[in-house]
Amino acid sequence: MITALAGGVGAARLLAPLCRAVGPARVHAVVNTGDDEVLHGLHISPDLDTVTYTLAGAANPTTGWGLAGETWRVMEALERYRGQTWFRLGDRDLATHLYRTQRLAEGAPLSAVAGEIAKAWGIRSHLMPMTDDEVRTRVTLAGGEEVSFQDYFVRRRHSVAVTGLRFEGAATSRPAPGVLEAVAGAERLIICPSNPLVSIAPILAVPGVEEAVRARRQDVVAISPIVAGAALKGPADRLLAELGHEASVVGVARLWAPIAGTLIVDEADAGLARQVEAEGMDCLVAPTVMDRPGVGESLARLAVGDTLSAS
Ligand code: FO1
Repeated sequence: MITALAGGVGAARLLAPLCRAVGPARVHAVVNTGDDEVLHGLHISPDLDTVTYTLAGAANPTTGWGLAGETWRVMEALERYRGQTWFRLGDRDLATHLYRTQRLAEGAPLSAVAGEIAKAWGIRSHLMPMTDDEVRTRVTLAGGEEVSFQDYFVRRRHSVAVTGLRFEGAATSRPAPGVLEAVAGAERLIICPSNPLVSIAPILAVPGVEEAVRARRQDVVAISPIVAGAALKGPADRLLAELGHEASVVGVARLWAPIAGTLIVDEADAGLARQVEAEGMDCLVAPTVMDRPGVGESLARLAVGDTLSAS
């Protein structure tokens, strides 16, 4: 069993080659749901859907989220009413949100629904939300206003300064069924190259998860989402700096050293490997930018290390 802590697009890009490397049935992904949002009365789980669509080979290759070959008739029709169209929901993607919302209204837990959706897409990996409870990432903007994660990320295009983050509901949430078992029973744990503060931190904020990961520290491998001081996608570099961290692999090492034994950094950061090790982590240097064929596979193989030969 290989268990990954996963956000959205960055994680999905690693999970697909990881499944090819070790076999999909061995892969367990604990996915962030702090980004979930209710719009038009529909429960949207962006990170779960991004991972699902990517593993199914159905994700939009340009955006990384949503479906390839999507149409937008519903959004166009909604524009007539000046409805909420800042969060773009494609016609086929909407079916996922309709189905999830109906099943939740029937009383099904989010974890069961995530499993049903993954199965319908032919996915053999085990995708689970971090919790079945409502945990929402809330973002405090410079100026004091607090908004939902998607309001910050999509509506405001993450172009506003942030002074604080909190994970509403986390303190009283419980890990979803299978989460603690997937952490405790994994041969190797991977912290995906997702935003540490808004994609991985909400997972660790669910009571019991961080402790369970820390107990496996020597088997935990993190992959830096920061390369040469910049985020490959999204606002991770700015958020780190705005919230008092260093936007570099050294800053990432400071965040993950208490819970992970190894950090994989990109070749562009080879010169910082010593500093990463000074933070108390082993440092592996490899190509991590998954924009060329084969990089994802070799990165996945490096992350699972000798557990591959055990398969
Ligand atoms: N991201 C955007 O930048 N703009 C969108 O309109 C948008 C719509 C959307 C719809 C469904 C979905 O599952 C994801 C969507 N995302 C969109 C991506 C997503 O909100 C973010 O990438 C994640 O929440 C960050 O991990």
